[in-house]
Amino acid sequence: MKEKLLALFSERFGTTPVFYASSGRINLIGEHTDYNGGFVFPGAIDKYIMAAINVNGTDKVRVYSADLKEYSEFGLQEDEAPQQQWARYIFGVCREVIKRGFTVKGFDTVFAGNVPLGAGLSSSAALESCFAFAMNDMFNENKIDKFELAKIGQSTEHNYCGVNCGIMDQFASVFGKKNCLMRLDCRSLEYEYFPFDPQGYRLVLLNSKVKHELVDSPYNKRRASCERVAHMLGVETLRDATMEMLDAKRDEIGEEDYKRAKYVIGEKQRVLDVCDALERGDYETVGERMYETHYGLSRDYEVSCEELDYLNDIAKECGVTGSRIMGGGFGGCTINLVKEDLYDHFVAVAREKFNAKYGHEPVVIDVVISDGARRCD
Ligand code: GAF
Repeated sequence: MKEKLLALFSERFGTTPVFYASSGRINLIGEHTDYNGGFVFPGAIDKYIMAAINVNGTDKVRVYSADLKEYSEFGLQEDEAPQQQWARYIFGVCREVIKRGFTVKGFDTVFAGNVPLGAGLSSSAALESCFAFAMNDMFNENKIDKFELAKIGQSTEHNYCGVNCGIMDQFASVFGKKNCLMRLDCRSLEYEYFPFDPQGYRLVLLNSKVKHELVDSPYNKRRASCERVAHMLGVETLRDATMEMLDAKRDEIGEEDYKRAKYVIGEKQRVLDVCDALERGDYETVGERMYETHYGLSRDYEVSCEELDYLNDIAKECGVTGSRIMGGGFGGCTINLVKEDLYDHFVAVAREKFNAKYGHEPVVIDVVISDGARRCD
């Protein structure tokens, strides 16, 4: 990818760039918990966005998307936002850096990526983190700390892209470390690296190819439900709520909001169970919790879809250890924890059955846990 970007950059801008990259992510468990102050358990993956960048001595950003084959040019003032949605991610990052009192000057860039779009692998967080990391390195002597870089990406989503997301995706993209998952407490922002090398098991994603776009999805509505319930229970976030507290107010809380909160409260414990189980090498318990999460996301949180439920059923029928919808939902992938010796059978059955029902195969994505944001010298 570096060679391709270098060639495109030289041709278009004629100077010598520096390269930066940041990764997409998976999440083993802990879904829709980040904006509820709960725990998440993500890791960065070997799919990333890479950008070739150089200062251009103007007050403009000139950017070419190698994948979309589209060009955009914009200034760095608030009223100079570009029209194209993809360029708004970069504009947003620049603005959020500037708003925090740091520097961004005009630059030229060409970028590309291999994070599948709309698959729930956080291609947008990878793009934001790549540019946040680059702006820090190029213009700010790396004075912005890593959490602030993640928050710059998150604020970009909130303020320039219309998604009220939590911190998980940007955290994973910035903090990702090879062969490690990370447990993040989204209330205190304390985190811990967990070496992840499940002997005898593999992680595989099955992309349903059902389009996942959080901007147009009811993602923000889910978050609003949770905040409403937290308010009614007198707690800051659902992290501080228990099932007893929820049940005590069941009559006042509408049925829909009750189900949303029930899922979130259950998920909090499931993440902790999975961490304990991993420390014991108990992958059966990890897998059970993954199925429970899928059930909750499908029935109570209602962010699954027919195709993802079907992939989950196939996994269960094949005896796969754990399987669930991953990421924000409304389409995208299932994440599957599968024994090595079952892998080929499972993938073949999933391909065949899904194709017979929906007319196309799911895309199989093998996952390698990798480093996050970086300069690529
Ligand atoms: C999306 C959001 F961006 C994350 O913050 C998180 O809420 C996730 O959905 C669900 O766990 O990826």
